[in-house]
Amino acid sequence: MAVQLNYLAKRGWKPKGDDWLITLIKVEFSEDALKEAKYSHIGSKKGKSLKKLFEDAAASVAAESSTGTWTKVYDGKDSGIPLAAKKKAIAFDLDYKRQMFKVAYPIDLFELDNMSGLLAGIVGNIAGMAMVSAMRVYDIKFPRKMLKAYPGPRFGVSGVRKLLKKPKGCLVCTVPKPKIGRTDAEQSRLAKVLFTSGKGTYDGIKDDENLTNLYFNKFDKRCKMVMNELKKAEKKTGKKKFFLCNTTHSNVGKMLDRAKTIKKNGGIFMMMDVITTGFAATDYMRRNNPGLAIHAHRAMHGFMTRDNSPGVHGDGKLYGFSISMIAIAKIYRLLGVDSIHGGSPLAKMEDYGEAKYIQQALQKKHLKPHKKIPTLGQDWHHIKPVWMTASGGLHPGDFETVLNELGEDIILQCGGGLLGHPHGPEGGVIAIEEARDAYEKNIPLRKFVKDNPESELAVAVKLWGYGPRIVY
Ligand code: CAP
Ligand code: MG
Repeated sequence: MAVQLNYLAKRGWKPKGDDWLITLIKVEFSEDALKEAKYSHIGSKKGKSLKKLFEDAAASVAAESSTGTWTKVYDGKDSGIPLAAKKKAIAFDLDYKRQMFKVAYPIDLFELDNMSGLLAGIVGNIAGMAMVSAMRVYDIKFPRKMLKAYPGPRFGVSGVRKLLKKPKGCLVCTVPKPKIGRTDAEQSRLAKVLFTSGKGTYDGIKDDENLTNLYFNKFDKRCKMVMNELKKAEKKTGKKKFFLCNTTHSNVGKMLDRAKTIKKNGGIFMMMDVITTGFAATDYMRRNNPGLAIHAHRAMHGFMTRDNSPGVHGDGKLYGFSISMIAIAKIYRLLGVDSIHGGSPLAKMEDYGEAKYIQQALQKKHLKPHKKIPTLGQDWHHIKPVWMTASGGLHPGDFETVLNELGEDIILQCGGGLLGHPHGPEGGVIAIEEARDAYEKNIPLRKFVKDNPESELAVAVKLWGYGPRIVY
């Protein structure tokens, strides 16, 4: 672990100016590393050597993720060492107690508009380092020059509001359940029910993340048929609607063709699974799709972001390797999606109490670090705010809490929470309309239910309650 250059900042050092990218990391040491440093466990009293081990780890992370490697290499003529020394990353702000530190990367290490290249550096190899047994990347803070290299979201919150002629309020949306089962024609009939039941105010229908192009539910046919019902419903209700039509494919060319099909059918939104299709695909689709807003589903993120160890928020031990959803959300805002799943305080998915901060990371212009969750903040400059999608186990009884927590610039998605209504999809639509209306009129949900015991909302609440609840 003798890295060649000094990758460790002097105590108190801070990067000057804005030409640095910063990461925030916590590490645990492998048994082998501890043994080598003559420690059997982290709580050992022989603090000095543990301190050295931590410093080595911070320096090694900075080296491996920027210009260095594990040993001294040739440093003579043409070796590149002088420039490597000048452009090396620097580990700073070492928190010995929590084993956390920051790494500052000079901007010259990166091709500014290349997210894939950037990530190959800053988080490329470090999670594989044998000396560490656990690591979490809490946050990434991008410098202004890097933000300038990306167009950011084409529409963002305000642009989508304009497209939908909906200046305020949350958007409600439903993903058909079963996840897969309906034919294209059946899905279009569900769209009609969603868009025309109740007062006709229901906003959106979304494909599920694993619904692509199947023999009984063809992408082209689904797109055409759902858009056809959507247009008819718009005429009938006088309200704009949207279809988050899933273009996901591992062949980006096919994804682009699907986006063109959406455009041809008069759609305004495409959907893609941004983790399974990747950073490059997201960047490509942002820059090349035919003028659609992009809805980003984060399917598979749990294998990257999930860490149920006590140290997930800094104090206590970490057990695994992960990168926070906060960092992932920032990456995709920069890559230019217009809405993204960010979790929900009452969701069926684990969120570590981070949903609100994720919403802020997606929407604030000047994001401050969180008081408790280890974070770095971010100035977003020209990069627009994007929609947070709250989803996963949500139902009408959750509306008040979710809206109070996350604000109204959210797509509130209820799949099971609409289609599981005892009175069927129509009942589900009305229950959600009632929950949203009550919220917008400042009527507490419990009061509405008490005053309207026969309402569809009361029926939904009788079944699912008000949350929070772990659904599975
Ligand atoms: C929600 C959902 C979403 C999850 C993903 C599903 O359905 O469509 O994929 O919300 O989680 O298939 O589970 P329900 P997240 O409304 O029936 O739960 O939003 O946290 O990324
Ligand atoms: Mg889904």
